[in-house]
Amino acid sequence: MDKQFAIELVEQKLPKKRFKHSLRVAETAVKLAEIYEGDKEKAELAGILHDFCKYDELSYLYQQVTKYQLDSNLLSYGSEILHGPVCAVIMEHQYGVTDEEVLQAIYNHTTGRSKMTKTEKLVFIADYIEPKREIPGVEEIRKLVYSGGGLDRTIYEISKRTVLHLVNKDVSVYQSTIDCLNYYNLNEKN
Ligand code: DGI
Ligand code: FE
Ligand code: FE
Repeated sequence: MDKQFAIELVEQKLPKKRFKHSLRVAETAVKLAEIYEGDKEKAELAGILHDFCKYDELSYLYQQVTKYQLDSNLLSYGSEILHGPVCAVIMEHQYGVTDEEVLQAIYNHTTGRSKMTKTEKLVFIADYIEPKREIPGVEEIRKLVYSGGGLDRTIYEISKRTVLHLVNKDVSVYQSTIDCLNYYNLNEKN
């Protein structure tokens, strides 16, 4: 899928604010790809498309989990976790996106996972730090990643903040989110 088609697809479907967020994530992912020698085109395409299913009805999202035989544990979560995996399968099966790295980056953009590809890392981080994000402490994350602190360390810091936030709100944490936290906990490595 080319960039212009992706932009039009997302612009037609999403509210303006979310469309603009998607473009900022794409731009941020490209900027990170320049610093960390990633694939700019893949990061950009995944960034544009990543939230395409963000506002789809929960019943539709659940239907896609069943139809495409995605992890059945997803059925215990809401659209905040489901929109990534469902977007990936829709892009693959309905819009002919074939690039595995782009699809994985879309799939895992919310939770992360262990052993992410570089494109996945770029999109995961870009979604968290795009310029209009106002998450408490986000400025620290921006400083870390833009000053060469490393993708893996940045992912750990993001995961840690996300998990602490979820636990504090008594919200259940999806397995991939935990896997990401543990895998990128560099203190565990020797
Ligand atoms: O779609 P965006 O708003 O751009 O961002 P996102 O796809 O990263 O979604 C963020 C939301 O997902 C945020 O409200 C936290 C939530 N989230 C992330 N990991 C988990 C989670 N929610 C649950 N229940 N469990 C998780 O593991
Ligand atoms: Fe999202
Ligand atoms: Fe997003």
